[in-house]
Amino acid sequence: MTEWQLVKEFKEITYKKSDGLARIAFNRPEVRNAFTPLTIDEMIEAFMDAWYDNKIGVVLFSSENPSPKDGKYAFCSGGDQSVRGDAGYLDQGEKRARLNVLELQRIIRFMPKPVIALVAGYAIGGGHILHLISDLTIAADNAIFGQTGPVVGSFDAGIGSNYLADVVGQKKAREIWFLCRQYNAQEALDMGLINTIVPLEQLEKEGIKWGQEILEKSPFAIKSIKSALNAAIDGQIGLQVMAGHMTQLYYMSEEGQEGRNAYLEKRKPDFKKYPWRP
Ligand code: 2NE
Repeated sequence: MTEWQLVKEFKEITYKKSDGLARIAFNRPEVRNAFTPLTIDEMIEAFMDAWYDNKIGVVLFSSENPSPKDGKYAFCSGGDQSVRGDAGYLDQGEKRARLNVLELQRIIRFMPKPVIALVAGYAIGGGHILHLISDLTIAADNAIFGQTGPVVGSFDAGIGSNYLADVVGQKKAREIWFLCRQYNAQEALDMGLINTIVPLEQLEKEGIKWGQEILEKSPFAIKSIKSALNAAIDGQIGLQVMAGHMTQLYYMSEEGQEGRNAYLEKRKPDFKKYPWRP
């Protein structure tokens, strides 16, 4: 049994932790978990906390369900169209037009810990892209996937199209965007968009199981593999993330520390004792 501990009360998401796992979930089920700028600001705060918590190794990216109005489920139905202004999604205070979901996409992409999306019901529009950018997706048998941008006057020409093509292939990515159809869980599995399907009532249990399996592995190996898989398609920023891991490893070595110590002790560093390994 996982005993989730509440990390902090938020307005539009929930955030809990337990034994190495973080659980971050949309909490607007009455609108199919559509996101506002506040939802995403809260998500960013929670994801950054999980990123920097040494005890957390895996994030379960989920949603609170079902809708109190009609009992239906959704992971996320994308940007909340009721707060969409003329140049972006309007925040509650200053009514600035924003698209901060792109910042959240980058955090999920670059954070050195696996993110597992748990999709119950709809993953649509910007919500579909958030499961896509997650490292793994476990879908409930009621999951439905799709893009709606060209219907509601929007599109994601970044991760939402280019990475989608990496995942499902160019032809399928074009079909998804040009036709804006909805796909069930089996169709999503068949096109390689998700990792597995489980009965709805087992979704969280399965996510915890996958998370715990990952937590048994070497943290440095997992973060290196995540950044390596990203680097091939992320260009110089992908290399930068990987290079950061290399620098961290070097800082942890006696050889790296000799340079720092020599500087602080105002002496010439003695690197002669370290081999030029092949
Ligand atoms: C998700 C979907 C297919 C579900 O359909 P259904 O029939 O099960 O539910 P229904 O009745 O449409 O929705 C239930 C309630 O949720 C609200 C609805 O307006 C409705 O409210 P009430 O009538 O009960 O008051 N709701 C659902 N999604 C909403 C949304 N995104 N914004 C505001 N209210 C929403 C169906 O609901 C649907 O197609 N929703 C719209 C999906 C959509 O177009 N999302 C935006 C895509 S653009 C985007 O997310 C994006 C991007 O493309 C690029 C960058 C950033 C974001």
